Amino acid sequence: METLGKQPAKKKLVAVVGGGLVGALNACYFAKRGFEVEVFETREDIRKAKLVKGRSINLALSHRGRQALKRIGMEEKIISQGIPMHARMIHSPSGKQSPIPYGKTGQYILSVDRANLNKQLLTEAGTYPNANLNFDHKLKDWNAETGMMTFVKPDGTKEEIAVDLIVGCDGAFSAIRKQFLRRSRFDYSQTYIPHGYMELTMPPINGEFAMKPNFLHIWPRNAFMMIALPNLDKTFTCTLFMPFEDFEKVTTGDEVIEFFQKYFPDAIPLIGVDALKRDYFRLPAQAMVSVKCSLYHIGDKCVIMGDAAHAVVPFYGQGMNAGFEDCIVFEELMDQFNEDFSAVLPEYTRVRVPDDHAIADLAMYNYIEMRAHVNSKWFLFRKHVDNFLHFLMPKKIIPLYTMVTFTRTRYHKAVERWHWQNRVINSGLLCCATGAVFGGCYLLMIKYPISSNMLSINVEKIWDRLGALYTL
Ligand code: FAD
Ligand code: EGU
Repeated sequence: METLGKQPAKKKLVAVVGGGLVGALNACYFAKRGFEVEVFETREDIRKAKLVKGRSINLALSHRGRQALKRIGMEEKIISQGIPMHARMIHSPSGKQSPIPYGKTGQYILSVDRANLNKQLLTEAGTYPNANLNFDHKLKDWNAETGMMTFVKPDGTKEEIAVDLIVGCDGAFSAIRKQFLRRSRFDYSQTYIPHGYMELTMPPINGEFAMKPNFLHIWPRNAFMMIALPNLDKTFTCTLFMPFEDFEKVTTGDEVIEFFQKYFPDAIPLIGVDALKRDYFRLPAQAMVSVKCSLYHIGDKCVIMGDAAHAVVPFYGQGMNAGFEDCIVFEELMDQFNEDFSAVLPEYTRVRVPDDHAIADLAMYNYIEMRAHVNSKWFLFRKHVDNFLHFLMPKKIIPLYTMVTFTRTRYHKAVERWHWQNRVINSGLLCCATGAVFGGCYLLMIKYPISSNMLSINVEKIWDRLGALYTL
């Protein structure tokens, strides 16, 4: 019997490894295209779990992440459950609070609950009849040639499955990526930063937010920094960043209060003395790692996305946003290359690596910068200068965080443009400075006239020097 050409070729089987933020979103993307999708997640179903432990409670969702949600029709739903943050609120050591807007009205980021976002995305993936969620499935081993994968379940039993495409979304310590490491011409670097982070909850006061809700609250103190994002239940999640060695120096409840008294005094009554003494010791400080690698694919069989491909330190609020944008980029290539994995995968690596590396570098750069010399005064000053220059030359000078947070400018293009802008600003400053010097000389010459041949000796040289400076 000849059925060829009559019925459409059966859609390929795609395994998404990891049911975290990026995995759950990716499951929707592949299911929407009609693939048979199997999601495998180590953890139990977080929608049924009583206690969800894991990283950070809330996250800043910005333009890139929103665009990715929009493509599966989830943007409205998620933003309706997020809290807009229109500005930062800078807390100085004296307790003074100064707002700095993110941009024009309508330019804001959202504080979203990680667990809720993850649950909603899993539920959305589950609505596709061609997508199937497998919890309590931990990937143990897989084969890049055959697509054969082995999972272990909590009772120790194993399960095997062979698929057409493996999409590794299994986070910063990716089991999928381990296989990449064994291959030739695979670049990999991983860096743990000296800082750890700890999350503390600031409860509501008289049923209301303890601080203004529509802000990203920041306490910049060089090596120590605290950030607070609002939650729907009117609590704030405060994230304290500091070097592990400093975390370890604080060993008693009284020392916690003493430490906060010194650096974050205004937060003590808001978190509460007893809660602070207790919560500081509840969990040890968590580590932060930056991972960069290249290639993102093996043949036409496997591709990695999200933290599995690029874990970034959280100092730009872009980790999830970049991972979500990965899904958009892949989706666009699937359209362009007619879902031909052997063309899409290498192109995905080619296009995406420079951008993911750029955001990893930017986040690390900002970490180093903040740690080195950013206190509340410097933070305010820098942001005001950025905003002022943008105000003077709105088309020419766009702050870096604006390009990163509120546009889909490719990350590596944003960095290029930022370097270019800095050159423009520097030469502007040089212009003002030389203008001032020449003005001063001119005034002096009026006051103390000298013959022109006394000057002519060096004029040529001076012009030469200035020319050289301008081309810097
Ligand atoms: P994950 O969320 O780590 O999910 C990976 C999933 O894979 C997990 O569910 C895990 O159980 C599963 N898994 C792992 N191994 C296996 C295996 N062998 N088999 C099967 N399943 C497996 N990003 C932002 O955009 N904005 C922010 O404001 C922000 N703030 C942050 C603050 C902090 C303190 C930190 C640490 C990160 C922050 N991030 C932020 C980054 C963000 O958390 C990550 O980029 C994002 O969670 C990455 O999603 P993912 O799905 O790739 O990985
Ligand atoms: C860190 C931890 C302020 C959530 C970077 C800004 C962050 C977030 C900033 C965390 C900062 C730092 C930017 C956003 C955002 C700022 C940004 C950082 C959310 C340059 C839950 N960062 N974060 N930059 O501009 O572009 O407000 O844990 F303190 S949102 Cl470190 Cl925009």
